[in-house]
Amino acid sequence: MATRKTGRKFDKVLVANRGEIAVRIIQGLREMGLGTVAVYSEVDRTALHVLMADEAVFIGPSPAAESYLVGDKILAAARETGAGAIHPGYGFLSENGPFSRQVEEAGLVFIGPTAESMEVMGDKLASRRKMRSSGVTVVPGTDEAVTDPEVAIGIAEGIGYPVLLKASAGGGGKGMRIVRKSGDMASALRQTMGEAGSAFGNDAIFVEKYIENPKHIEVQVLGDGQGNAIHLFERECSVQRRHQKVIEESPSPSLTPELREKICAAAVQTAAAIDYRGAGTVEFILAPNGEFYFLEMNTRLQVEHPVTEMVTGTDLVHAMVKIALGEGICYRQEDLRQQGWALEFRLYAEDPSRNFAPSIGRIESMTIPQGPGVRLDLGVYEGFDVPIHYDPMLAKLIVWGEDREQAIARSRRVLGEFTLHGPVHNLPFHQWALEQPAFIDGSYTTHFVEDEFDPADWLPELDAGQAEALVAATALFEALRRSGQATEEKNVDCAAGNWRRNALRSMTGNK
Ligand code: MV4
Repeated sequence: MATRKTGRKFDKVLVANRGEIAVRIIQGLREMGLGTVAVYSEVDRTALHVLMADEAVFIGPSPAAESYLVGDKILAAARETGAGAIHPGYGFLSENGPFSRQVEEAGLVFIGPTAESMEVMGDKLASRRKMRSSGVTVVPGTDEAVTDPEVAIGIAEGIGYPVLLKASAGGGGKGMRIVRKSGDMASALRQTMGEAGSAFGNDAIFVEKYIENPKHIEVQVLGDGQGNAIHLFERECSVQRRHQKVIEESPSPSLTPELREKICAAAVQTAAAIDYRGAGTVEFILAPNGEFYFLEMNTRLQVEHPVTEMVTGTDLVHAMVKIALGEGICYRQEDLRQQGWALEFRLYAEDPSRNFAPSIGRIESMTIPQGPGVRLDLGVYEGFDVPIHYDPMLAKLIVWGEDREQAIARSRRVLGEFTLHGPVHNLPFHQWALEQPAFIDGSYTTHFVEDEFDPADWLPELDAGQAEALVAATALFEALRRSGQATEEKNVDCAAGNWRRNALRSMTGNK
């Protein structure tokens, strides 16, 4: 497809990513009349993002370190296709300062923040100092690296135990250790420094007050790179497992209007303080006493951006591209509000009954839920083989309702209509979560999954033979029901959509 020349700074964009986010970005670019270039590795030859883009360039072997993470290959692909800009998506090269510099030095546009913004936010000590000097509240603790256990003990006694040792180069939960008493400090400090040194090549550690049972609240921001910034309200991401988010929502059920105003203002202050350019997310933890603290800033478009788009009626990919084109921020703060409620469920190819072990294989069949308030950001299609090389996320299901109660009721309906056969996945986990009192009343914290989820309660996945027998039995029951010979819905409730679990229960007499 020929790209129209429009006199814009760029007419064609290379998307340096794969999966559902590459698809989402390609859709946004196409709506703006921009040409799209995909890149792909060996196993991704027939991936959905490749099929959807105008052009696609092969960039090497399946391991990301030999393809999606190689800046030189991405730049060569951009040159070869005449793309004038690169959108990095999330993960891979999205928060790599040297790469964004390399893109700009090659005369291309990086659709994202400057290398300086990535570097200050990638270094937790630097970002703490920057935030403190800009008047944003950080967790009580130190702004300098600590190496001497006696110094660390002195700090801990000042702020009170428990404390958290954090690696300055860490993030996303890596390189952290809780210390509850002075006797544990020396070995904890030594171990955390050792791990940080080998994992990040930087052993700088700092001390923070450990906030127990917090909620994870993050605020979406847009900046123009000239010190102007707006927010698009918050997302609550407390349903997570080992720092991997599973369900997100907006608004947060735990913010009052006053608290929301304060936390969103702090996020805007954060973005403005570093002349942030593009879409970013400012993360806070909310303590049970209602105090909130800056944790870190994610300098990229995030996985969960659709919940914000659903409640604010915006398009964050369009907004990012317009900023990169030099058109500034396309929304006015005073026009933005949160309308209704959105929930996002991340569909992972992983087995909840086996401690969420990743699962691979062909997508054999899939029924896609539809109807009012439903958005599905898909990275796969029927017949696609889910590779082992990358993140096991297959899709994101985002459900909108007029209020939280309707969003939850609709989510139950939508999850019941969604079937996917092939790799083992976590759709049943989401159905479980929607029945938990702590989720329903919104009181859940970051400890929700570890406290409430017990894999022993989980129905095991069927092997192929059992699954076949079950399909045959289900078809038989359905035929009997339709012919009027079996009217007892409790036998096999196909109509409810949740046929496998219900049929299994009726066959085994379970629950
Ligand atoms: C904390 C904390 C409690 N107190 N800092 C986890 C990932 C990284 N973004 C920071 N994290 C935390 N920092 C203090 N001082 C608890 C966490 C935390 C967490 C934060 C957000 C979402 C999920 C979490 C799960 C466990 C711990």
